[in-house]
Amino acid sequence: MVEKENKSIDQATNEMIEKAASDGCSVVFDRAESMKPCPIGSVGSCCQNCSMGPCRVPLTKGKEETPEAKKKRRGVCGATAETIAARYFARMVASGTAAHSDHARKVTETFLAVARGEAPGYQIKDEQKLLQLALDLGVEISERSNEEIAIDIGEIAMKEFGRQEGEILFLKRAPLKRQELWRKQGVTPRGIDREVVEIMHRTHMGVDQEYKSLLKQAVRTSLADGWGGSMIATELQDVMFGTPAPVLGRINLGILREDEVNLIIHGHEPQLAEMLAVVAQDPQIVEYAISKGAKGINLAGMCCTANEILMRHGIPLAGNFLQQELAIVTGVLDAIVVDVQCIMQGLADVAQCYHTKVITTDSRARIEGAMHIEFDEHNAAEIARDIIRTAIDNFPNRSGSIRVPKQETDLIAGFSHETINYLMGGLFRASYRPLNDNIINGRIRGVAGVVGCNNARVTHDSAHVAMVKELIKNDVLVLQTGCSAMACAKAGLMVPEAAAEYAGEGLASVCEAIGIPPVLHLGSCVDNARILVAATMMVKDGGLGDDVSDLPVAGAAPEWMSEKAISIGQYFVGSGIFTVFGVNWPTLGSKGVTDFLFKDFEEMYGGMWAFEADPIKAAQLMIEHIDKKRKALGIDKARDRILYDMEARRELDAA
Ligand code: SF4
Ligand code: MSK
Repeated sequence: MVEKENKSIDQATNEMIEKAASDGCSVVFDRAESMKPCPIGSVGSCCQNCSMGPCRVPLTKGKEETPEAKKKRRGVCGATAETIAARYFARMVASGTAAHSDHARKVTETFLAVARGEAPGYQIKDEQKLLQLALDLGVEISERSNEEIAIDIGEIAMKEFGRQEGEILFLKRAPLKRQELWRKQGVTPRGIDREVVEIMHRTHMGVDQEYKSLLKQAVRTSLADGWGGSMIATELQDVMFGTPAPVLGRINLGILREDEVNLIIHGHEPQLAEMLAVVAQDPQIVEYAISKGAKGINLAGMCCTANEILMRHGIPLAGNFLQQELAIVTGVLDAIVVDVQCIMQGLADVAQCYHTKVITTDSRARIEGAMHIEFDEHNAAEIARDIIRTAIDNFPNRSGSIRVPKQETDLIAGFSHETINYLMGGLFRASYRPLNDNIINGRIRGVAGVVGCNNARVTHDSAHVAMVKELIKNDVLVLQTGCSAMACAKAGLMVPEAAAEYAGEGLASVCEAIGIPPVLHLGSCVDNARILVAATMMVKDGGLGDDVSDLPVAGAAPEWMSEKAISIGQYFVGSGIFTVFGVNWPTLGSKGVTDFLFKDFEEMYGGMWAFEADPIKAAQLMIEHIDKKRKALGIDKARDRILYDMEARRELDAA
């Protein structure tokens, strides 16, 4: 076993890493020690797109590249380092978009089944959002039932995946200037699946071999994610399961209970989790748990499925990405139920050391060695019951060492953009105007979206927390999703009291007046679409320019690891938002590609990428960008209120 010091800034995580070692069980932190990243692949200099390769075209370290040396850096087919890096990057975007969008497709199928009365146990919970969606999509409302309206909405949404021409419908929500820019640059996505397929085609051996052209398609595809798949998922989930509103929750491994049946749901799609949340409260099933010697059933979440059910039900979060195996290490986890995405195959091995049952539930995501109970929305309650009974039946099988860390932290979640709107402006004057006003008067310097994963190459949670503390100290309001939100929640940044303790004076004064934390939890990975909507609302409420790229905002994923994060970052950038990533950068093997993404994109899209592994320096880059935008808007200096007398007014009129 390897040295376990400082793997995380979270005490509960470190404690469980130690316990795993003493139990003789290897976890992700151990595997990261023994498996070092490939220095050539990690910078996008290895191509495996045909069987003449893999071709590796590394930069010679520490040497300025001569034109002759550059000429030699080619794959067997002649592909340049630029083509190889751009293809690698574009494929990451395609995979991330595919993941979010296949999630959205499944949600749309469930939505249609609910509307058609074929999914008992589910219902349309948010009528207001349903009607708003109908208006946005041009669906007739008149005297029609919610179900009739929902069928039309579901069918329109489903067509977005297979659309072959035209423009994805939710793009209309963006500021007009942004829509025009996308058309001018030729990156307006036609249909979600089409853009993904086109990247796979273009990056096949011997097709698109011009890096700028490849990256253009990457932008187009990512927009099909942010303004397409992810937005569809978020909108339909809100209608079916309820639009999140502020809710008190708890987070960290300390939420597991020694005397209860512990069941964690992990992954991304909330359909099964929603039903588990209902069935776990059924008196009959609780009685069954008691009959096996437990005091009750403790349902908790992990990763983004956790965020979904936290936002809507206040169900506790066991932890983020790098804690998934550690929940098993406690020895009290009776079952971990997984759906799709970010589920480590290592779960099955770790479960061998303990009694935990790993249950896969989706035909698209099977794991060797795991039990499989397939989810079907047409029969969801029965399947949920089956899963919970499996966990209960496993409760008496606990054996070996048990230790549950004490750490659990309160957080407030549930900040959908509708909630922010309401909190800022009130029920009858819901608006982003107060946010804009406070940005204009300088109390809030700007807004940052800090999102994304954990990465075993970085001290767990450290970069998220350091970056977010630096931002709020400098009066930047932070919006979060995914595992990043969980890191900051564990650090105590998602309670209103955090404003006085960590935020700058201006931001703290606004948070205290409204009663919000300085760091707002907006949900799961697909809910990054909420950040796009929030940015658009800021533009539409006026005073901060006429496009997203005019806003004093920035984005970041300081511990990213998944291809979905690259897709998210790319649609932030394509929507006009400066975005900085940590850990490593997947095109550093090509100066041309990297410069294009980091510099030329600003000219083309008003937003660009940056890479900075140090989270404080990265936060400072974001603040510099925010200040640059404030200056361009003429709000860089606090404005004195000027009271004009009649003479001054006459001078103004004459001017
Ligand atoms: Fe090598 Fe070209 Fe094949 Fe890639 S496509 S593996 S660079 S020969
Ligand atoms: S779960 S994509 S590790 S944020 Fe959305 Fe966390 Fe990243 Fe998965």
